[in-house]
Amino acid sequence: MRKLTFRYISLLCLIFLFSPGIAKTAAPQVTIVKPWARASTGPTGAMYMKLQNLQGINDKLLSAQSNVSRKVELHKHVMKGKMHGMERIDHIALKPGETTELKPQGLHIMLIGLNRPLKSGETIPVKLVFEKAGAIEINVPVESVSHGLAQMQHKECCHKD
Ligand SMILES: [Cu+2]
Repeated sequence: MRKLTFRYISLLCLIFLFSPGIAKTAAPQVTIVKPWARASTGPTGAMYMKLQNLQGINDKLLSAQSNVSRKVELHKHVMKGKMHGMERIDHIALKPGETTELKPQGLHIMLIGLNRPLKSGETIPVKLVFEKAGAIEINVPVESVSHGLAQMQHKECCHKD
């Protein structure tokens, strides 16, 4: 019986030894849906996407990294009187089981100081760093400027404040 227990423990040790390999194949805990970046018209760019938190716990998008710009920041849209503006935020909160949308005139990822223009049809590599889910690397397609505007205008057309 003792011998068997010892063998069992040895087996457990083996499993732990190889667990980093198992962890890598685990399903992603945050799913990134329909990411897109706006084709650039100046020195800055913006990225949008939906973040689905599949975990039963709160998570946070802490940062984004890309080699296409000097800086990458998380921003929120703010109204100052009747002026549209934006502010840097230190994270984007992701509630358990919920989808958080980054969209024009909402939360977004800002590419500041583009190293080169972003052209419609290309994809750019981006790494998203989450507090709990860790780092997730994605390729973000660049869409024409009108891609986002069409969505915005559609929204604005159909309700009056
Ligand atoms: Cu911004």
